[in-house]
Amino acid sequence: MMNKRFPAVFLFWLASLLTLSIPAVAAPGEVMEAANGVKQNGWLRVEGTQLVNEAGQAVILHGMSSHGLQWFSQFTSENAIGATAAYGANLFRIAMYTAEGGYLSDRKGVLNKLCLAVDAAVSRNMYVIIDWHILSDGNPMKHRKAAVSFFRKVSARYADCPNVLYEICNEPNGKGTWKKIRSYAKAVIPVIRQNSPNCVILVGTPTWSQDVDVAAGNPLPYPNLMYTCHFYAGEHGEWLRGKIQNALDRGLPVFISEWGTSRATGGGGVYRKESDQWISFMEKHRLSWANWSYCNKKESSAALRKKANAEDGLSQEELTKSGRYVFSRF
Ligand code: IDC
Repeated sequence: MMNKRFPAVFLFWLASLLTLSIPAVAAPGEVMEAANGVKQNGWLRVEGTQLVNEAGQAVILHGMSSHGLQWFSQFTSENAIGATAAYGANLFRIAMYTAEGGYLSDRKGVLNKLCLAVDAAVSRNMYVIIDWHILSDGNPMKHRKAAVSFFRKVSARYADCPNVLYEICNEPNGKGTWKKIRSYAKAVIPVIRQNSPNCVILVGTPTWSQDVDVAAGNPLPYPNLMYTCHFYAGEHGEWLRGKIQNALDRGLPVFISEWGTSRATGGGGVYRKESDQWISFMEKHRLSWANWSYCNKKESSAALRKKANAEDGLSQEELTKSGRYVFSRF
């Protein structure tokens, strides 16, 4: 007959196994930085479809995307970003919304938040994406002038900083066709490259950054570019992986700069099985990724629970279902 104490013993054993395999919360005063970050890899570049380090070895970046900087900048401090590094992340994406109370309605204030966040990621040895987060403003040409002046400023500030990657338009949609994105990119990329000639630049693709196959038909004439594809496991599946496969087969470098374990609304799920399929696909193709999102909003894509305090590291209890899933896969 089974020992009555079996479940308790079993649970204890399981708990100790978990605490061994999951990185611990930071000890007081301990500084958490990426173990496989910028000090180890230096300037990145793109070779064929692969992101590589200064020594020419393949590099894969994994980490979280912030939610809108205008709403959740409390999770972009040094300690908060460091808490993701403690779990193995070497990338942090800063989603700087243009609309919805973002950059365009408070340029000075939001730019200041952005720079603090970039500096925080740099201090933790992480790669960091500066994301011009268009969304409701679906055509990037709509705010081209503002984008050019923004990227001129930030690329001057971070010209010599190997940590920074630039994502020039989050998710073109509506009138944001590939033709429009190309004209926009041709206005923005040379401005960035003038200050930082060797940086990696990520370019959004039509239909909320899904049509990488369309971009593959007519890529931009610059080196060190990657093209973004975004997915939400609750509704994007095999057909979207097919588009990525098609693009890669035609030599287009792809970067998953945003994905969620939820539906595309940011809610619903967590879709573990579907996320597993995506993770194995991304591993197979050595794709880099950032997960949406590092915040404690009440929606299932959020990685943090309401009470989470990322300033002193993050315990499993402070992570949501999605957070626990994603943090174990950095
Ligand atoms: C969502 C947020 C949600 C917010 C909404 C509008 O999760 O809290 O109310 O934006 O600002 C994207 C976008 C990303 C979306 C996310 C989920 O890049 O901004 O965030 N999503 O809807 N593309 C596909 C999904």
